[in-house]
Amino acid sequence: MPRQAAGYWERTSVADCVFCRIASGEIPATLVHSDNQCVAFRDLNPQAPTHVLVIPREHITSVAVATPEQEPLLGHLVRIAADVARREGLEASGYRLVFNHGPDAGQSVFHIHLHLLGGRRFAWPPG
Ligand code: DGP
Repeated sequence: MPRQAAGYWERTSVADCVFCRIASGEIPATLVHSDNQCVAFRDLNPQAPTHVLVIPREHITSVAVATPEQEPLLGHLVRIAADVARREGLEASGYRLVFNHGPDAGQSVFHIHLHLLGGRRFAWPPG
């Protein structure tokens, strides 16, 4: 059983997790990638011309509770995001990859998701 620290982010179980339901195909989404470890789909509320979420099929609520055993899975999400970015034509112009954790970062869905944002310029530091 993976270590899952108790905390406010522990709000969702697999049964009521919207991203688990997208990964299983129960809720429709515009998929741009699917494999046995993860799926990638377009964000419902895009913040850039390209806004894709890459999620593990496994229900992990936050990067804050990811275990050492899950490191290869997290690395896979990053590599797939780079593949999707390449296919979206973003490699030359650039893109941003973001994991949000907790209220200050605005995490609203408690299933790890890697944001891939591209197609416009982003401020640094982020607002
Ligand atoms: P975050 O704030 O980091 O937790 O981002 C959650 C993102 O998930 C947010 O940008 C909107 C997106 N989102 C929430 N529900 C759905 C959904 O049902 N479908 C899709 N495609 N995206 C969703």
